[in-house]
Amino acid sequence: DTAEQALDGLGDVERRTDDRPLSARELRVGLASADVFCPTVSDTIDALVLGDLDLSGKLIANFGAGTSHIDVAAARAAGAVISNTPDVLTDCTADVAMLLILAVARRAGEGERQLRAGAWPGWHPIHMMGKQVSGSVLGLVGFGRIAQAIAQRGAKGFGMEILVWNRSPVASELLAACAARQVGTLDELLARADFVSLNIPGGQQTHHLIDAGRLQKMKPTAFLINTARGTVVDEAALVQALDQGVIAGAGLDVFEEEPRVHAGLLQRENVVLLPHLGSATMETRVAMGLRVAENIRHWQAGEPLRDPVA
Ligand code: 8YV
Repeated sequence: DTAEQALDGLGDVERRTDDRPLSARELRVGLASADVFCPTVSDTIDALVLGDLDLSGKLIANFGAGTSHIDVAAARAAGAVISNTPDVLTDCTADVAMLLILAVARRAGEGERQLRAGAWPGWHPIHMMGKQVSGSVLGLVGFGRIAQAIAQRGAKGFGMEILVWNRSPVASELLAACAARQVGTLDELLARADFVSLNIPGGQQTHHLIDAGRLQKMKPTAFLINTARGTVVDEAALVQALDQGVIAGAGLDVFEEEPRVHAGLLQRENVVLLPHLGSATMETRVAMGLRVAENIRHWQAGEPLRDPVA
């Protein structure tokens, strides 16, 4: 309610009436008619949608941190300014990364499915044995806010050794605060980690960063964890790697073409699949809504945006 009230106080608000993503046409109409448009990750605002729209002076206030569903350059060229909602979903998303690590390593989904199916044979010394998370090596691809929060959880909560690969050097104080060590190459991280956790934005630059070749670099006992964007992983190559035992399993909260999920993943026991719920707690979604409202207030007052997307 607090987020709804905050929005109501800002002007005439037209709300969506259902959960489905907006069509290209609906997006165009929304962008053309409103001063402020608030898309979600499901709303693809690409050059085709933007076309020749004039968005001068308008605000696209994204409900979420990641903006790879928006062609930011094209939207800015059309005259819009863009904001997002970082920070407020950091802890929530890091929690889900840990959830995926634990669930896939300790075979939680598989075990629960067996039990619910009435197929639990009873306790046995080697029944449903998994991989020990405590004391293992956690490799973080990218070291933004969410990765740092995962590092804290892994190091402090589970005594994990934390390795980081990042495109640019990370300040030594920041690494020390997270008990993390930066490695020189992505391949080095892939070769050493028991869990490879992806924490980089989507978009062209990171498209299929984790492809068949990179999966081959991982240990056959290692798990891939993705709470970032589905496009970072070549999903077909991942399925093939799982089929061939190239890696031990995967925990995924995001997919290449949401809400479609590769059929080869759905069949497998050694993957944990979540429906993009990294930030899905009431506390976090309210905080995201309030952050959208804050950005709108700044824009209305002619002040610099709270969270500008450049
Ligand atoms: C959001 C996310 O739920 O913020 C992000 O980047 O991926 C999710 O946590 C989503 O973006 C909502 O639009």
